[in-house]
Amino acid sequence: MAAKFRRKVSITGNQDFLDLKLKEPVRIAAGALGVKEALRHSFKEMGVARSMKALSSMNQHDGFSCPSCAWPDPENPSKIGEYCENGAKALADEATTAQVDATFFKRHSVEELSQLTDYELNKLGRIVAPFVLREGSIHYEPIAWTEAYALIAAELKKLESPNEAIFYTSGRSSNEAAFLYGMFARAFGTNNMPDCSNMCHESSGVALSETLGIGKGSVKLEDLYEAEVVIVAGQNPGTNHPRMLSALAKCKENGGKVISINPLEESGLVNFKNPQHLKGWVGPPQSIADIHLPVKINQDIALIKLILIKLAALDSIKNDIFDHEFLKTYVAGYQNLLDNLKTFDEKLLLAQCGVSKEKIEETVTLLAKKSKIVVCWAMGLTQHKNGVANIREYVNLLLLKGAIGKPNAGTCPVRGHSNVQGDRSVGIMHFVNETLNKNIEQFLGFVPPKQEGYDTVAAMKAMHDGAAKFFMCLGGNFLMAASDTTYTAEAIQNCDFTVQISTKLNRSHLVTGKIALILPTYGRSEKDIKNGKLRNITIENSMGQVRQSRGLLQPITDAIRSEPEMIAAIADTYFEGKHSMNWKAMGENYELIRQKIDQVISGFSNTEHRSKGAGYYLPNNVRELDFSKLPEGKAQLTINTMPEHHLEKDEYLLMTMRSHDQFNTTIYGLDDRYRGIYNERRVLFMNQKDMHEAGLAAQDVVAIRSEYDGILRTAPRFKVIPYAIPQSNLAAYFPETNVLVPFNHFADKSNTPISKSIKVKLVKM
Ligand SMILES: Nc1nc2c(c(=O)[nH]1)N[C@H]1C(S)=C(S)[C@@H](COP(=O)(O)OP(=O)(O)OC[C@H]3O[C@@H](n4cnc5c(=O)[nH]c(N)nc54)[C@H](O)[C@@H]3O)O[C@H]1N2
Ligand SMILES: Nc1nc2c(c(=O)[nH]1)N[C@H]1C(S)=C(S)[C@@H](COP(=O)(O)OP(=O)(O)OC[C@H]3O[C@@H](n4cnc5c(=O)[nH]c(N)nc54)[C@H](O)[C@@H]3O)O[C@H]1N2
Ligand code: SF4
Ligand SMILES: [Mo]
Repeated sequence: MAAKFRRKVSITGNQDFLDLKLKEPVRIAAGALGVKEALRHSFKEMGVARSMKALSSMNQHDGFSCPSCAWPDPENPSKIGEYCENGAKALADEATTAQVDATFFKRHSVEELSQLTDYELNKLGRIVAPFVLREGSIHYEPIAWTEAYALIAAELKKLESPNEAIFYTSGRSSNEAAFLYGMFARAFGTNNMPDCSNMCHESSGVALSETLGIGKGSVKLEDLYEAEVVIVAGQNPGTNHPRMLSALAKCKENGGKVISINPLEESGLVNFKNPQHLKGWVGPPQSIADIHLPVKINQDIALIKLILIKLAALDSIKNDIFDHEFLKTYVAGYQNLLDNLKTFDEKLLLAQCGVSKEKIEETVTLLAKKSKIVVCWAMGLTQHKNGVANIREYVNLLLLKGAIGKPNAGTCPVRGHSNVQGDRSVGIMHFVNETLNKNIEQFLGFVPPKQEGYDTVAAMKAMHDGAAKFFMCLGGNFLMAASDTTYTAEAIQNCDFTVQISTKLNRSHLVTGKIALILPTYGRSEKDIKNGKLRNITIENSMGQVRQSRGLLQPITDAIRSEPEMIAAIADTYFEGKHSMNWKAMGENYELIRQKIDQVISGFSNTEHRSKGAGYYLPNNVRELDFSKLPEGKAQLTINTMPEHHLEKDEYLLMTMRSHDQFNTTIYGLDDRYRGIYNERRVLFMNQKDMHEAGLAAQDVVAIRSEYDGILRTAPRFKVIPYAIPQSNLAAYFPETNVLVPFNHFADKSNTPISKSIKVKLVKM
């Protein structure tokens, strides 16, 4: 047999150091500097006219929804501009005028391109035509749209079972695209639909479903404004959800207090200048966090248990700290939880969480008399082995205080991708939902598969083991986003056929199956015109609100297609026009898709009309205090065990996080000004005492190593930076450190990779 052809592609790109500059971290988030940075990026990528046109329409009622994070827009968007620096960067990044075309691919092979860094790859610009990488070739070449669709259909027909195909989704796609994509996967015959949520808020979904009966948050934006206390745990809003700071500022103006729970004191939570208000330009900065609890990595359970024990002790005096009326009416498990709390030793919990006694007392005193409490969180809670338990422990606090299902109180898992929540709502999921399946049969006229499909971790394994051969991605950068880059690269390269529907080049276009396709699509900011009609899509934000989005920029080229249109065309080609769904018509007219969404997806109704303007909220049982689907018809208090990390003297826990200049695997720039890092990403944040003990000086070069199940993984060449981080904890940027995350270690129940608590050792180079 002939040797297998493998392209010689790099999974890291060039790892040489740049010219690192260190400065004092900028401690005031947003403000005039944020606006200046936003405009600098926009003007450079898009030119002044295109930038001003797009920015003035972003997040306005008749405009397009920011393509970056899922933070909601206020009812009445500010006319000064309802966007933040990182929203503007995301826009500039997708609406850039730089282009990747046929001449480019003729000149550069995938092997050569893979030597570039992720930053350099992204800078190359928008992909302007469909391309194919044929078997045995190292150059992409142009392919006609119809030929590309036919190739996909033919490859799907070659498979022995529909379960040999996997359909991944990243969270930027519209409800319309995601609905068609999910229904096509099912009509084809598989539930193999991993999505970025699996690596993101899956732990939140599982924990909230178990305890409150819905896998989404319960608060609306307005709830934050008059909350008495907002806890921000495991989240860096100054970088990742910047306009959340405006909501926190408003809460503080109304007398509310903010508690930050985070190993790092993130700049956005220290000071803020609101660029949407005049006083944010001329006045002094507003402080945000009243209390900062520098918890050790993955010790939130110890910290919250300690707070609960102290609150319970206060409550035992006059029964006036917990909401006993609420507990009796709506909550199960109170006595069990109280009994369980008594089994813990306060001193041990204190040592474990790493926070000072004084700060904990201050927190307990503040929480004792308050009931309008909101807990916001993101990846700092979800991406651990006990990610689900972390969130359940915070829910315990809310339930005991009766801070659920009332105005100005509740859960706020802050979603990442701008439409990750909508994608899930409209049917992107690997598990089986019986109501959905029934609706599909009734309204779409086919029988969907009943066998659970692969999530992200299972998908990697299936490709690696040869059980899956066809891998299609609606957006994203699976190779760099998933854990264990070396393993994931092998998995993808084992496939016969891989397809990327995308806007810009990333490493997943270079490390591919034997044959690979790139199908380029519009960005959210671009006009989507068909038969002379400007079409709009819909999205769902982090708080369950569905609204329209309509692009206004001239598309980069007419040679690309919208996501719904190409998915519909693929389905139509595969079914040869013979299927119970009229794919072709839906690809042309999104109103038909929305009609089907209304019929098939619970909670959606009259979307065509109701998604206009500020949009509409999907039903949410927690807001109605309806726990009828849970055991005893009640919300559930839970008993959660403590995480165990036995660290040797030379071992540390590493969290992998985002810099201020990136969107997930898309690297916009090389600075992280809120942490004082300029012109380098291969840095490792370390406690000064730990550095001293390990004999390391600032900017020494180390290799980071993790060893799980006898496999040694190495991320070479990182510069050590002294930083205010708890001892035995380390931090570095993702995706450079994903090589260290073992593929077979993930959160219990949610399977989210343990990207925030990787046990590592350092080797001085
Ligand atoms: N500009 C920009 N915006 C983004 C993104 C982006 O990359 N760039 N990504 C989007 C996506 S998909 C997502 S999911 C979100 C991510 O938003 P975040 O979750 O804010 O992102 P991370 O950088 O992963 O930051 C995690 C935070 O958790 C803290 N942390 C780590 N471990 C622990 C722990 O054990 N306990 C506690 N209490 N804290 C901990 C870290 O110090 C850090 O502040 O942002 C979205 N928005
Ligand atoms: N170690 C570590 N790993 C992590 C994380 C972490 O904190 N640490 N975070 C995890 C999280 S929270 C997430 S959500 C995942 C993210 O995983 P993904 O969603 O897979 O990755 P992204 O980097 O967001 O994808 C970026 C690519 O999407 C494409 N794209 C952009 N806009 C569009 C569009 O409108 N349509 C289409 N079709 N394509 C588009 C572009 O080609 C771009 O290169 O990563 C996860 N991985
Ligand atoms: S907060 Fe998020 S959604 Fe809002 S403008 Fe900024 S990046 Fe965009
Ligand atoms: Mo995410």
